Amino acid sequence: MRYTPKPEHRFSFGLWTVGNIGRDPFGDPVRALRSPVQLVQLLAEVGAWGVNFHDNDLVPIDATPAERDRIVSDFKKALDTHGLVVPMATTNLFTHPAFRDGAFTSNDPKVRAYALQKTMRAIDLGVECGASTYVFWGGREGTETDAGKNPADAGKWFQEAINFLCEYVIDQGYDLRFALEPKPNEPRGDIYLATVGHMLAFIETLDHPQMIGVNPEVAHERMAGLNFTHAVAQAWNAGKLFHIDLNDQNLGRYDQDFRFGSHNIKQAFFLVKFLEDVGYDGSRHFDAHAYRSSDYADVKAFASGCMRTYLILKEKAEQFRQHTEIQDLLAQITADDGAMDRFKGRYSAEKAANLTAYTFDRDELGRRGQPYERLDQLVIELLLGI
Ligand code: GLT
Ligand code: MN
Ligand code: MN
Repeated sequence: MRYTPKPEHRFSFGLWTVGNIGRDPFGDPVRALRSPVQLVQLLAEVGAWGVNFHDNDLVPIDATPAERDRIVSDFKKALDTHGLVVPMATTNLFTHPAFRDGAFTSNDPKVRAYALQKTMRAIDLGVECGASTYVFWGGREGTETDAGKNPADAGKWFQEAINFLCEYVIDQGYDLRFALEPKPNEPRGDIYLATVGHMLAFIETLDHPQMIGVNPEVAHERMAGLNFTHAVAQAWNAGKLFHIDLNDQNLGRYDQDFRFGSHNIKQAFFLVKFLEDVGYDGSRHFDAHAYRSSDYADVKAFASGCMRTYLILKEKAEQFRQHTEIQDLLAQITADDGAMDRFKGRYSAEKAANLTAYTFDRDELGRRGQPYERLDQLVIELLLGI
């Protein structure tokens, strides 16, 4: 079976993805709530490897300690029965009204302290279930108006929170890495730390940057109008691609969280090709949900579709590597006669002096065209199956 998901593909889904009940700002839920155990079974049926969760996807916010323990034990049994793992966990810091003005960046110090407490408990829960990556998506960390909060103060509160939680993880002796997930807007008018670039810069201001990477999401960079693969590549070069949220999004729309590859096949292809070329070995997490019009049979088709499209695009990436015309064009595009080798690499005073003295034929450099139209058309034909 060519496109059958296997554990080595590291395909994971959040409980909140296949468990999405289709509520939106204009309409009530359309699918009956399924328990975490039922969702683990559904994910096993479609061949997923991992399941991720927010604290409250698994344990309701008002559960007693005894209820919590029973739920966790049932969940772990289901994981064992179906052979699924929990690669990642996270905290819900956005649903409860307490977080209406943010969590780590709320103006209310009680809310900020509560957010820390909730996250420490959620970290314990995640680690108990086997998670090795912990995601922070600051969905409510933002504003509609800047009249009531200084964004520099908010940035400091955010730093303090992540520093505090790093120390907590170290203190507990947990083997856990943090992955910060940016988004430009929705549900807030503007969310702080809007893109992967913002997050990468923010991480370097923290006390334990080595513990912290990013969790880029296709839809979120696209909402910001950016090239997702470029963002992922920058994170990769920085050694910060700790996790990835795969889905799809049409530019200029609400936060759609569509099935992976369902909207922009070409961008999905370059992303898969990048991940496979560099040998990214983390989770391929589908942070998406089925259309509101779907029933649970269609939710399964949605989940299978995410994985199948990934595997098809992975095969296309291999075809790209084997494609004679494409490779000939690439060889032509990247041709290097070695004449510049003496100027490459690290600075030295001698190199700088030689380069300063060298005479370039600027007009000759400007005459060189690149056959990107031909190359891109070959990619389009590859993707169209010609
Ligand atoms: C929420 C959001 C996602 C985040 C999840 C983790 S929750 O569904 O839209 O992008 O990854 O908190
Ligand atoms: Mn996400
Ligand atoms: Mn999203």
